[in-house]
Amino acid sequence: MQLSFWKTAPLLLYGVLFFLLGFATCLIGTAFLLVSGILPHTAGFALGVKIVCCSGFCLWFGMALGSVDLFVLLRYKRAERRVGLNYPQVWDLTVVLTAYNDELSIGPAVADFRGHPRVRRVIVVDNNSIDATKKNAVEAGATVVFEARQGYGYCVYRALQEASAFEDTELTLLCEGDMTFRAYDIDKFLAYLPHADIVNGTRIVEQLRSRDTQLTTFMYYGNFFVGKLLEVKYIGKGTFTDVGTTYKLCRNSALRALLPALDPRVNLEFNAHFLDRALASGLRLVECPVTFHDRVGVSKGGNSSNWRAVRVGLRMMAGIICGWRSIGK
Ligand SMILES: Nc1nc2c(ncn2[C@@H]2O[C@H](COP(=O)(O)OP(=O)(O)OP(=O)(O)O)[C@@H](O)[C@H]2O)c(=O)[nH]1
Ligand SMILES: [Mg+2]
Repeated sequence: MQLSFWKTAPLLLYGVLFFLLGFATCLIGTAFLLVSGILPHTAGFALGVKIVCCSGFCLWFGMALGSVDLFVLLRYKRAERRVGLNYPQVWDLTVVLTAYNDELSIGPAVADFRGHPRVRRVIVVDNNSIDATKKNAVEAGATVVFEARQGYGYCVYRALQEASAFEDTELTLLCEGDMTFRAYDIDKFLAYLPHADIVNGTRIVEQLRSRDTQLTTFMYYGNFFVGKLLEVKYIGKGTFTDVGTTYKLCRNSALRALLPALDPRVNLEFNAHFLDRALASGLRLVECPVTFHDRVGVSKGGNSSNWRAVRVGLRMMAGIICGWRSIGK
């Protein structure tokens, strides 16, 4: 088989999945053995032994797959990587904000971004809002674009399309218009930009998160776990700690290459989908810690409850492991 095949084969991802399967079956098997110790002469002992044997196979197989990736293939997967230093000709940016019934937050969000010296314009993508979102955005100085197809995925996709079409800026800054992210973090993004095609915000740094955000401890670690799953899938290509942040700075050249590979029907899982497809397309992604603040207005996304977050997280994992075709339906 060709070296190019092995360079993209996600053996560590499959290794981790087998290892986790082995761990889970080991717990089940030992539970059977414990119960049969308490209740002798039941069929539980024989079954427990079989399950523990199966779990041992999964653990060893998982470790073997992972080891091949880490100790043999990683050097080839990393081979072409250099620390890039590519400065844009123009450092100004077009900001695009998503909005769905965000009348309370959109005005202050637009004003915040318009106040940053690097921002040339602010566009708001209004996703069928029935409140005063459009009026408040226009009053604050934004250009409003209407997206009729309902959903976070459609809204973000349209936002990226609109902003990357401008010829006078090379950079698109994507954010939500709910005041959870702040314009002063643009300076952090710009510091990383020379090394990347896309700088993705991460909310991993505890000290940069306000106390009462809707990102619960459960969601925080869930995001981290899915980020690590992405990392092992593309081992050698990046460090990922958060797959749920909308806030990101993108080169328009990267977006033009990436947009045809994205499926806007992928809804609340769109950020993980975006990162996965960007990595598959060979784009350079660097994470940048950003501040995260209390939401103004009502949450409608994955952060609205832990159960919803579990569903979104499982769908993200399914997309990363099995592909996004079924998620976009
Ligand atoms: N959920 C959802 N969000 C949409 C939709 N269309 C646009 N959006 C915008 O996408 C962003 C994400 O939704 P949020 O309600 O902020 O959800 P979240 O970011 O997961 O959680 P919090 O910010 O903590 O409330 C917001 O700016 C929404 O206004 C849609 O159909 N569904
Ligand atoms: Mg939000």
